[in-house]
Formats: sequence, structure tokens, C-alpha cells
Amino acid sequence: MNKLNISIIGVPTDYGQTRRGVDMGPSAIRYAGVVERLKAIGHTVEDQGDIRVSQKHEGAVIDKQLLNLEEVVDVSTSLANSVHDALEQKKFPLVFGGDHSIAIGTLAGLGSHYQNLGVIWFDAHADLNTPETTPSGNIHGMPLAVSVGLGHERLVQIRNYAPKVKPENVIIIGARSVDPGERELIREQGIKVYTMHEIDKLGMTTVMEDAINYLKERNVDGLHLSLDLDGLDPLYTPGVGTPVPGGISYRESHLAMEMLQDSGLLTSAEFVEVNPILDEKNKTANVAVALMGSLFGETLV
Ligand code: HAR
Ligand code: MN
Ligand code: MN
Ligand code: MN
Repeated sequence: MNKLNISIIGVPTDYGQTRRGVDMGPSAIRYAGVVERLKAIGHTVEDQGDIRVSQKHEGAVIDKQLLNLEEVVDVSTSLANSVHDALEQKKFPLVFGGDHSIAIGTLAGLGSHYQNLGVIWFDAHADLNTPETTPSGNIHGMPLAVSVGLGHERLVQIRNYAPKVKPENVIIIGARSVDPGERELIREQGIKVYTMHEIDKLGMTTVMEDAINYLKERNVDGLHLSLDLDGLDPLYTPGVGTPVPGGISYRESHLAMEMLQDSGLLTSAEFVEVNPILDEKNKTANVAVALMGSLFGETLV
């Protein structure tokens, strides 16, 4: 197994949605023992700590379709710069949220480094809303749209280029709560989606084989995993802001991580939406760290 130089970046933000507490996600994940776990596999791990996030929460609502826009732009810009720096230093960026709006910054930091980046978006949701289609105004429902170049200019143009990833290089896995506007975008943009239906019908092995082959055929030169803990069934990850029943099982999600490790394609990852206030004894952060074990090459025997 390839030994990596992993650079951990924490992003303690909850500005992408309105349930407080998800800003404590990075602490919860560290408390669950991530650094020791990854070192035990044989990787070099450097925890860069958290990027600075203002904890003010006193801004007036400027646009109901884009809650906390200024704050999200700020966080995304600093995160994008940190991720970019990690890549320049030949490190593997491993980012902890925070709500899923952080993917805007992560992908802005990654995108310019690759000619043809692939993205696996493991999530109950498609995160393909725009200010025009959002049912909530929550930016954590928009990061994938922003990353393919659709949405508010301030978000789309972080680090001054767009798109961060080509829509045909994106694969969503685990979707089961998709809004009407998102459905249209999926069709229009040619984004590949394995919903829970395909996972039930084909099994996770076939889904992951197909997904990995698809990305290989597209000749991706990097692969980012954006893993929203609400992709799993809330039985296993109750500490998330928008749980949706009928999700991916514990073993299926481990299998997916193991197959990604075996593919040898992975070049960065992020784990988001861990909210310790909504959790049961840090269960969700513990699952996140266990999944990272599989993703980074832990074996059972
Ligand atoms: N689609 C809904 C919206 O845009 C809900 C998004 C829920 N969010 C997440 N993202 N946790 O995956 O508001
Ligand atoms: Mn999400
Ligand atoms: Mn560069
Ligand atoms: Mn989600």
C-alpha cells in the first residue's frame, strides 16, 4: 500500500445551514482518534489544525436564497488556499467539516491542480441547488452546483476560475432526497448518480466497480472523495443535521471505502456534516474515523 503524507485541515463552520453544532465536527473527529488511526496504518500525518472561522452569527440576512453568503465566501477562500498549499507541498489533503458548504473551498483548492479531476460525492442529497432552485437558502445544499460552475458568482469564482470540476467527472452515490431543480441539473449536466435504488438492486460491489471504471475510462488525473455522513443510514450516523432514512449500511460504506483504496485513484478526501450536538456519544465521528481507516488501507487481518 502506498504510504501517504496526509495533511489534516479542520473547518469549524456551520454557516452553510441553520442547525448549530456542526462547527464542532472537526473536534469530534479528532477526539475519535483519527491521527493515531492513520499513523497506525503507516502514513505520515500532520494535523494543520483548524482554519479560522468567525463565530459571530450576527449578520443580517442579506439574501434569503443564500444564507450567510459573506461568511461562506470567507471560509471557502481560506480553505481553498490551505488545500492548494497542501498540494503544492505534495501532501494528501484530508478535510474535516463543518457542513457540506466547505466542499466549495476544498474543490476550489483542488481544481486548478488537475487537468481532469474526478469527484465521488457520497451523500443522501445531490447538493445541486442554485439560488434559483433552493428550497431552504442553505448553501450546504449547493456546493456541487457551485463546483461545476453554477450558482452565485462570488462562490463560483473562488480563486478566480470555474468550473472546479467537469460535471461528467462527478459521481453521486447514495442519493435519496433530490429536489426538482436538482433532477433537472443532473439530466442537463450529465452527472452520474447511483441512487439507493441502484445500490439495492446492483449491490455496492457493482456500483463501486462501475464508478471506478467510469472514472478510469475518463482518464481522471486525481480523485476527490466528498463524504457527507448523512449518506449512511441514520441508524449508524445519527449526528447529522438532515438525516434521511433508507441509507447506505455500515458494511456497504466500508466496502465502498475499501474499493476506493484498492483503486489507487484517490488523491484527496473530506468528511462533512458531523454534528456532535445531535449525536449519540460521538457515534457519527467514530463511524467517520472507522471509514477513514478503510479508505486509507487498514485491513481486517
Ligand atoms: N436539498 C435540500 C436543500 O437544498 C437539503 C440539503 C440538505 N443538506 C445536506 N447536504 N446535508 O447534503 O436545502
Ligand atoms: Mn451534502
Ligand atoms: Mn498550483
Ligand atoms: Mn447530505
